[in-house]
Amino acid sequence: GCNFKNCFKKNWLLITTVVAVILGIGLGVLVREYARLSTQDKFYFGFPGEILMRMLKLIILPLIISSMITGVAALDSSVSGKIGLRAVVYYFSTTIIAVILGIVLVMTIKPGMSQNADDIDRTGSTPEVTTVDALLDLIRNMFPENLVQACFQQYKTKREELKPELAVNFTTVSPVTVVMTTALQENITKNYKIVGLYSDGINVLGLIVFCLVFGIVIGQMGEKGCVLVDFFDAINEATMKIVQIIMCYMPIGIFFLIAAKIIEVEDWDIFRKLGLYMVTVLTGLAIHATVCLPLLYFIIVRKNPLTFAMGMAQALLTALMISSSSATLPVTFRCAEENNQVDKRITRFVLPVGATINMDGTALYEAVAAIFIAQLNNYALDIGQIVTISITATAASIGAAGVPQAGMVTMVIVLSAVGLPANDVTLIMAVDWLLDRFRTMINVLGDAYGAGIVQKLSKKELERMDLSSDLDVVNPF
Ligand code: DAS
Repeated sequence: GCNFKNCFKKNWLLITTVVAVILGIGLGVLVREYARLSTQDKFYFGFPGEILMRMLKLIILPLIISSMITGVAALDSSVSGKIGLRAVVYYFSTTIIAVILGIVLVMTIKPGMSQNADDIDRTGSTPEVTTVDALLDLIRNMFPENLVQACFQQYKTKREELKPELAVNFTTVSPVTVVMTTALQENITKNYKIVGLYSDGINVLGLIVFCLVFGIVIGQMGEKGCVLVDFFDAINEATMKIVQIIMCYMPIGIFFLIAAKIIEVEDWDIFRKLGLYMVTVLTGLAIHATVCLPLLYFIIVRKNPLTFAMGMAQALLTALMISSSSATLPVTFRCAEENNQVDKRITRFVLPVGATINMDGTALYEAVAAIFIAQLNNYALDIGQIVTISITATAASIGAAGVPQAGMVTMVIVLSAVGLPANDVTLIMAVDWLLDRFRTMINVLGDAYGAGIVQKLSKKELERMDLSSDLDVVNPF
């Protein structure tokens, strides 16, 4: 049975993290009320959280590279093709479901109708960006011209004068980014002195494409390839051990992270103004997470979706706290493999891809936000435009990197596709940090269910592979 002591032993990290979140929020509220912290103090206060973020980000690179390469190399190419196809079909259909759900909700609740765009601050001129530019941008990212460069900051301007906590992360350099930079910059400079914006991301998409090809190739190279597979396998194992260590620090980091965030937020009034809009987004995310995804999981896998979701709890909480699918990836791996027993051959292959391109929460959010902005502007959308929004919101969610607030950046694609002013994203920017957390959580949940579903669908291939490798052991020649 599960007495208290056993239960704690098994779930100590989760329990400690939950306690850390609650205490962190409490501390944040207290400090807001009773202490007047200078900007400098606030900065120091967030320091332990910053260290957690740095550690998680640090581990992304070796984790993605080693898991993708070994994951793909472990499967023969016809199997990896089938698994990949299933994953993509799952990603696509769940994203579309999320978008439709969002559209239905925002058209029913009409959060933008009772309000006028002029009630909310908006600045900046309207930058031009075309959907074609955005798509080219996405594809361009898939083919990094320099592998080393794909691993670190790609865009950088006068960073010295930038307050890092106010920066928006960019992972692309091309038209969309530049346009977005202008839009955001004008808004941000209103309040803070910022000279440039920078990208602090890894080009995960580019790395994934490369590792995919590399993994397939070395998987087919026979003995020579085995050396490399073993090498990356060892890296993967070591990386996961390090993840385990980082996770022990997690409660402390999260405690300070959330407390510092609560202290930092200045404009709480905007939450009232944008209340209905936020309710719409959050309702959509909640329905997607508690009805759509679990139902799909149940229909296909025939197991209790709640148990599965509970197994992912640590990852979901992490996503909620750090609003980055990529940085949550190490935890997602551990939860999926350890708690939910998803096959490593599936997780290694499917989870990094999912964290990068499968973003149900982001897609839902982008559709809701775009239509909300249309409503604010009294801009009537016809059926064609609504279809355009669903397609571009899907594309924009695929294009968004798994870093904080990337979804808001790729919103430009959706807005400009239907002729709305792209700089209107600044209308919803003030509450984006909060919505970002929730949509990231749903993004991670979608990836996890995806791994479970793809495993079930690929049961036959996996079993056949087990069988043939068993035969290898009996008769190595
Ligand atoms: N925060 C993102 C993620 O990591 C995406 C987004 O901004 O919507 O999933």
